[in-house]
Amino acid sequence: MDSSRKWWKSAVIYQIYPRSFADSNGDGIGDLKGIIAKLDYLENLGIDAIWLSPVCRSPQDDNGYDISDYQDIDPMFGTLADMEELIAEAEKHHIRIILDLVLNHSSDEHRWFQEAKKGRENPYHDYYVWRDGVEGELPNDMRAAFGGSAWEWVPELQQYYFHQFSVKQPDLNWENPRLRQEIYDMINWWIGKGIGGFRLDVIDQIAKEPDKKITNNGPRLHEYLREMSKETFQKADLVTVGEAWGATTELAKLYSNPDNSELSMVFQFEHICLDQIAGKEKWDLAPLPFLKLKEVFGRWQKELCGKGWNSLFWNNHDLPRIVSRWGNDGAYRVESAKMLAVLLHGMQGTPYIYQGEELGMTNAQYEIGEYRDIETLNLYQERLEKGYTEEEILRSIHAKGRDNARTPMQWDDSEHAGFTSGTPWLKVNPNYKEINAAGQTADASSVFSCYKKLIQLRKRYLVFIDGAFEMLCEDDGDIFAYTRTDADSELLVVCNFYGNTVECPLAERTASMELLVSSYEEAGQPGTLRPYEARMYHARRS
Ligand code: TEU
Ligand code: CA
Repeated sequence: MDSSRKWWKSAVIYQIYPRSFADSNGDGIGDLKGIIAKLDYLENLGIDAIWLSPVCRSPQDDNGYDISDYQDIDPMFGTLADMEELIAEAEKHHIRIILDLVLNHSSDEHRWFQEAKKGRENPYHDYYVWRDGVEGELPNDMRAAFGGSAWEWVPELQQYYFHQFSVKQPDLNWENPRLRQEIYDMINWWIGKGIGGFRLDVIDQIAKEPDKKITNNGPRLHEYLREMSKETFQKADLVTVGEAWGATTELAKLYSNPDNSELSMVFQFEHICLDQIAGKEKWDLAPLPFLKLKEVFGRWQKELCGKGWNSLFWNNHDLPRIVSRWGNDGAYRVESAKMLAVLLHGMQGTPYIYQGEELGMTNAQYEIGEYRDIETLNLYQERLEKGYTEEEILRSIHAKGRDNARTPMQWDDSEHAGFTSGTPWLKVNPNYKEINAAGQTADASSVFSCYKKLIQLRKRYLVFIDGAFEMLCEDDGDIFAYTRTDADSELLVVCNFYGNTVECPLAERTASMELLVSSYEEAGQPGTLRPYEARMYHARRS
């Protein structure tokens, strides 16, 4: 079925990290009832769907990305009845609920794994990836994303199991058709509950072949995706977005083929990986190569036009906050947060707003004892043992640690930013008194109002959805500019990405266009762009 007019092509999706969004019962952890209480806020912002990070039963080794029951809600977040209420209440606010499906691995406390460990003959043993061996002689030198070997020894079986993430996240064996069918049955069960879509965690890793050291883009990946899509997603009008760190534009044309054979779109990370030393880890910081950033965005826009569909994002629960990362979270926090929003939301694709991004929330610089993320804590120990200084390690954590995105949502300037009446599971960013929703929703000059305006514009002008993309000023070291054009109109976005005032080479071209939105409240000089000044213009084509 042609996906040309699908609802998610004009939608804006909001990601909630439930643990940090809104706590309704004072235990310091966000929950489903807390989200229900904030649906008016989200409808006011104007978003169309909420992507919920996992809320299923989990021992929380990786904050819920280690699921022990795919068809029940973890008590810390509430009950299945609360989830059904959220789906129903969200619908009244014209908002769909998108679930985060973690299908590459389960928790080691899932009943499947508990059964699998009972013996090689157990019917569930082959739901996971096992290798015979001798203790201390690893099947190979593959490493887990959170440190250490990717192989864990089970003495009673004299076998190793494979885990690309934590020891408590054993990889599922997608070669097993019985496992795949159980997954499809579970997905259809959620579709039956009125779920509007799915985000698929590390979906490019499910076709792993550890003996060949293949983790992402395995040989059978698209076979599995087409089978899953046919058995589940195509049964309803859903949006599906796969997390694919290894995606290229060519692979994205497969994942997001307009024939709807696999997924709606993927999260690709080529732009996200630019500010790290090539071939190293995200912790090995490098300045952002701005011309490369423009080349990457331009290529993804051009390559997928008419052949696939882009997701558009700066942030998620794994990434540092963009205003601290590539904007200016000091003197120009508001202007640069708005500039980054205007820059992204004019492009072709589905924009994603991560909780607090619409407020210009920033990274937090904590002491190591104040962090909670398994990735950060393991990194700290691993690099101390390798001889890095604490100062070097904390500099990396402050810049790239995942807890930067997971500090509690800043609702108002009351204690704990109105997130909880208890003790928050993770310290609230101390700047909550200056940066919070209550101080922005009624302020036309706020970051919140800029996001709200951009969402309204996307719904008003079709050129946002299907306008052809052309990059402008490609070689300019400060300006990111482009047009979107369709038969009826033209959009022109021009952004000063940095903190110096520069000449605007497009003044003549924009003179006859209507200014739709800017990162500054006061009108500027057409021929110059102030620090982090972004302008979005529109003109009807005669
Ligand atoms: O992340 C996939 C993944 O590769 C991340 O671990 C990424 O490499 C890292 O966060 C970069 O700092 C997904 C989820 O988004 C993440 O929260 C989970 O920890 C991970 O999978 C395992 O489920
Ligand atoms: Ca709670």
